[in-house]
Amino acid sequence: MIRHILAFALLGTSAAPVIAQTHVANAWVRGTVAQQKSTGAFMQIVSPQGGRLVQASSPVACVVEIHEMAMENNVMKMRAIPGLDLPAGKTVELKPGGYHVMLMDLKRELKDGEQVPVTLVVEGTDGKRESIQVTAPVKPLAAGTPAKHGH
Ligand SMILES: [Cu+2]
Repeated sequence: MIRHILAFALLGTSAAPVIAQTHVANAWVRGTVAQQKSTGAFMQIVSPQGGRLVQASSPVACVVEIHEMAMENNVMKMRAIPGLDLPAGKTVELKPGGYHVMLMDLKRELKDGEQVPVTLVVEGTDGKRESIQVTAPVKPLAAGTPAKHGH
């Protein structure tokens, strides 16, 4: 949070009026089985001007949160965060065992090879919000590192 405020202070008055879209690469969603109610979406995000991922949504999930992994009593747990800082020009990686977009209260099973639409909302250092449409293919349940959930 402090870093975000600092970045805002430094860039707030000098930001050039250039439209620089946030890029998302290598997005994917971990597949689910019939009764599973939540899964993770993973991707790499680059915000050329810097910003903050503040919101995510998907038609396949009733609730979508931004999660981080954190140590709690020596146990790694997931927890929701209000936003994820995107330092200017740096690749922020959402991956199993780290930050991720949590698709919760799933409306249906997500099968291998399916395409899942995910909308990300990124707030720029100028406070303006942009929506980014991402299409994330579903990869098998076993892809990446399995992680325990803290909810
Ligand atoms: Cu999570």
